[in-house]
Amino acid sequence: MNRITLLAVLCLPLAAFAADPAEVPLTIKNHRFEPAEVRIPAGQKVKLMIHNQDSTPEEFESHELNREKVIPAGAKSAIFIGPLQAGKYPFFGEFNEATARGVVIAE
Ligand SMILES: [Cu+2]
Repeated sequence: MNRITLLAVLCLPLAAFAADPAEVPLTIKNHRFEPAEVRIPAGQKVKLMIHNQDSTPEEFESHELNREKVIPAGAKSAIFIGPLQAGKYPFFGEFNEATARGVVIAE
């Protein structure tokens, strides 16, 4: 195995991961997020796949994650987050702020 080939082999898993971040499911149901605590690995990009099972739209919003996205009733929508430093990143549903609350915990 020559040096270039070795380098290609070593880099392959990293490249595959970068192109395909881990998918983490998050459900909106009865104007609440399930789970309310989303644990993800620190330092890695993650695809939050949000499924709104309610009959009304919801807006996923997080100042700490700098994300804001409306998810129509019954729809699925992806939000990419990270790589994050270890810590807690609260989020909420702006259309049902009293009940729809959660936190991403990077660890
Ligand atoms: Cu908003």
